[in-house]
Order: sequence, then structure tokens, then C-alpha cells
Amino acid sequence: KESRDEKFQRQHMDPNTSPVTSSYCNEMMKRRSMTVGRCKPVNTFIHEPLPDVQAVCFQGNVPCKNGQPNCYQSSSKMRITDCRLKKGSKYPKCDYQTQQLQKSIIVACEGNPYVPVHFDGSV
Ligand code: PAX
Repeated sequence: KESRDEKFQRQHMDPNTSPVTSSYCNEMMKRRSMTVGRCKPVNTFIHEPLPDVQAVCFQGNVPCKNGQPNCYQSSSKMRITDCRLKKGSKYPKCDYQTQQLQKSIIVACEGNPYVPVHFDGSV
């Protein structure tokens, strides 16, 4: 079974791609199985090495959107791509807007080793 950290890597890690093309989100959301059963409305891919993203669990502690205390904000800006489902897009035709950004990421971490399991947002 896929662990929570494996799921985070499948949904959010893409170290080797950047810059991306306008069809990036349509291709990647499908390839990474986020268009099965429904179109996941919003998803962020991170274009930085995995160790740099895992290190965020030991950077600035911030409250999570759900009130839990296990969120961390990256001290540096990271290369990310936000995928947002376009208005009017209807399952199974999941049509996404692709937006490249450089922002600090906020992730929730869990476990031993303490690793990212949820993407809380970007600032
Ligand atoms: P998730 O299901 O929210 O969290 P995601 O991050 O890919 O998945 P399982 O066993 O899978 O249910 N976990 C936490 N979740 C939230 N907050 C805290 N503190 C926390 N600690 C642990 C994956 C697992 O992490 C566990 C949680 O129980 C899950 O365990 O975001 C909705 C999705 O959109 C993404 C991020 C979320 O997917 P929202 O709006 O509810 O925060 N997303 C959102 C994104 O990729 N980019 C964005 O900019 C935004 C806003």
C-alpha cells in the first residue's frame, strides 16, 4: 500500500521539470492519478530536489490551515507549478490551468523520519 510520504511524492514532487509548458497540468494530473474518480481541484508540483523539500520539515513552524501544529514554511522560495481546474471543466475531462510560480511552500510533516505528507499552501 502507498504510504503517506509516497503519496506526497506522487502528488507534489517533480524535481526535474522546470520550466513547464501550458499542457503540463493536464498531462501531469492524469499521469500522477489525480483525475481518477474525480478531478482534484487544486494541486501544486514542486520543482526542487527531494532532500530540499524534506528539509522544510525542520524550517519555520507555522500553524496549519486546519489548526494542527505540524506545518512548516520553507525559508527559501521554491520553483512550483499550481494546477487549478478550469471553470466549466467536467469529469472525466479534467482541464487545468498551469501557473508557474516562485514562492515559499508550507507543508505538514509526520512520522519518523519526519517527512512531508500534506501540501498546506504557498506564500
Ligand atoms: P491531503 O489529503 O490534504 O493530505 P494533499 O496535501 O495532496 O492531500 P490521509 O491518510 O491521506 O487522509 N495530514 C494533514 N492534512 C492537513 N493538515 C495537517 N496538518 C496534516 N497533517 C497530516 C495528505 C495527508 O496528510 C495528512 C492528512 O490527514 C492526509 O492523510 O487541500 C486539499 C488538497 O489540495 C492540495 C493540498 C491537498 O492535497 P486543503 O485545501 O484541504 O488544504 N493543495 C491545496 C495544493 O496542492 N496546493 C495548494 O496551493 C492548495 C491550497
